[in-house]
Amino acid sequence: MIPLYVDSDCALGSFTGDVDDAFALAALLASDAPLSGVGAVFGNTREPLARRNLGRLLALAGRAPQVLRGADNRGSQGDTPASRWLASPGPRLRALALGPLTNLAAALGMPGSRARERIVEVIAVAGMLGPGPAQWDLNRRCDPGALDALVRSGIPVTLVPCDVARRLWIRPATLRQLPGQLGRRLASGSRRWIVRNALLLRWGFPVWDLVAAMYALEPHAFDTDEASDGTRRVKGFEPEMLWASFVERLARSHAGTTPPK
Ligand SMILES: [Ca+2]
Repeated sequence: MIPLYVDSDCALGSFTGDVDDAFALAALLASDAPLSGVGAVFGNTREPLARRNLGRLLALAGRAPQVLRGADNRGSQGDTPASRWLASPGPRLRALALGPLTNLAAALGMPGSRARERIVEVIAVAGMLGPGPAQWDLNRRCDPGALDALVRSGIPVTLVPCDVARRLWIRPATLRQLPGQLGRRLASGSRRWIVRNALLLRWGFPVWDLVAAMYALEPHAFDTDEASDGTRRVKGFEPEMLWASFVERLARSHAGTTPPK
């Protein structure tokens, strides 16, 4: 498997913001997926908080907690350690964009950038398959030009549309059954999000970014098509099967084994 670079606005560990990024990272860590790098970006939370939260999750899984500093707003694109690293010569990678695409677009635009050669695929949680509230598509809203730049770059882009990702909706009781240290951290870190949603009369929450991480691990489990702009789009998946596979990965990791890559 070509190593993954993960760009994330992880808010599990912050006082506000959606907690779904942490589920995506946990899926990758529990699967022992090769990670070439992890970068932080603004979105669900401030970039420094995303970087801290990501570092803590990596450390909990026994990985080096080094996380590249990325953009803290769309205007800061152009020169961050994350964008410089992506633009520098290096081994090929697949980029999993769980937040606004600012770091990736900035890397493409840097003078002498090697990002086009390095990045063989971008998987991003962005866009909509059908009609829906604009607020669902947070990653695109935070930096509308960044996704356009990636689509124009010629790098193969797979979008996990927000209205499709939203179909993976979990309930509080399900969270309490998650195995292992990572599972317990996900459950405890999600409590404030469950309370927040309950106040909005929602029971549970969608785990948008986990869908993209599972696509990176198990692309055969998803229905896709090609859009007119050349991007591949995830059209469907079986939420119960996907969640079961995620829990199994956590359980196997907890038991000291990982499923085959
Ligand atoms: Ca995210």
